[in-house]
Amino acid sequence: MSDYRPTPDDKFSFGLWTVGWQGANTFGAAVRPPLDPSETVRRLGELGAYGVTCHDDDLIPPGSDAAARDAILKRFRSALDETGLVVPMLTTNLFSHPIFRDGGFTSNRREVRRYALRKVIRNIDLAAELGARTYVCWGGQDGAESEAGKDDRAALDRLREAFDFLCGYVREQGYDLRFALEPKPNEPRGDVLLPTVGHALSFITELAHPEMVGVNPEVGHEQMAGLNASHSVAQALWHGKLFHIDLNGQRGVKYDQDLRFGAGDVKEAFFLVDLLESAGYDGPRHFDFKPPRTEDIDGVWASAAACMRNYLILKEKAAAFRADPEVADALAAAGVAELSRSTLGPGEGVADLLAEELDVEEAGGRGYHFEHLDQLALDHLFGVR
Ligand code: GLT
Ligand code: MN
Ligand code: MN
Repeated sequence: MSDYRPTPDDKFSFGLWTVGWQGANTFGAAVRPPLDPSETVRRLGELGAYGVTCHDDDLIPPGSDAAARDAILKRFRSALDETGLVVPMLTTNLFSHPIFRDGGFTSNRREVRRYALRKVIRNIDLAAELGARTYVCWGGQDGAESEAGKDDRAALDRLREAFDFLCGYVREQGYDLRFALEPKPNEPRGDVLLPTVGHALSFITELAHPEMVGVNPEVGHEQMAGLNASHSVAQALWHGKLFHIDLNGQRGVKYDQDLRFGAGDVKEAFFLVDLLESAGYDGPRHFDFKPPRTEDIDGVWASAAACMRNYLILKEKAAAFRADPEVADALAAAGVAELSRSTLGPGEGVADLLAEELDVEEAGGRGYHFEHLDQLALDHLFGVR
């Protein structure tokens, strides 16, 4: 058993907006003071993180002049140099300012859409400067509360236009940068455009440069839609589209809780870690959580450390599950590997299939033994094996 101490090799990263969340919600005011980005970098470095990410506005307050911007970037860079932390991903805030009350790329107002594109273009330059390889796009205000006010098909046209334009810009500049779309079913809008990973994957196929665009699934967002997050991530992997991931916790279909990773549906978290590790996902394990309002600053860092600790605990448990000989027998009994065998043999055709007979009564009477296998996973998770 290890002491679950993270190192940069674990590739854990955090958004400035996560530990920096001041706790203002719909009913309550902020409970914590702002965090200085450079201090955050140092603190994350001490905790064993490898990367830090941010929105344009998290780092450079809107309205800063060129001199203020340069000074902020200089301090941020020296904190990165001191700690060795990297910036694997950048993103744009297209949701806080009132101008985005009807979204950014899909606002009904053309001048807002053009402003949103300008804001992203400027921050893409910063992403390239800081060495980020992934650009996340979360369009939380791109959606609707009413049906009459939004032409969904036109909104999808504008969204496609935006990504075709942005991909064109990245290509022209020769940046080594890919986009990752982050789905969410609702909140802050009543209904958000591209509500799930499946919607985003299907949208990407309509783009001019689909190879430059993937997804950034957030565990809790899939669960808010009542979906199993590890199944959504598996499909993203299957399409070669898991460009980034937001790890956190959520308990059921309700408001976006952004709990620390592991504090929501533990079993789903276990199988998600098992999937990421066994599939060879080599991108950042990015935590997008909100330390609850009950916490002071000590609680914030405790919560951040726990995200990484929980990932490492689950990683160890998943490895023990996979190495357990009784699990190997149970996997064989459940026929799990048999699903990887193609249904038709080499050269087989319709005639071969039609010539075959099956005793359907006998085959239909046989069980699959999934419960025993699944219980072995729970036994590992509960720590009794
Ligand atoms: C916002 C949202 C997150 C997104 C961030 C990226 S912003 O906090 O709730 O899920 O990942 O824009
Ligand atoms: Mn969320
Ligand atoms: Mn997120």
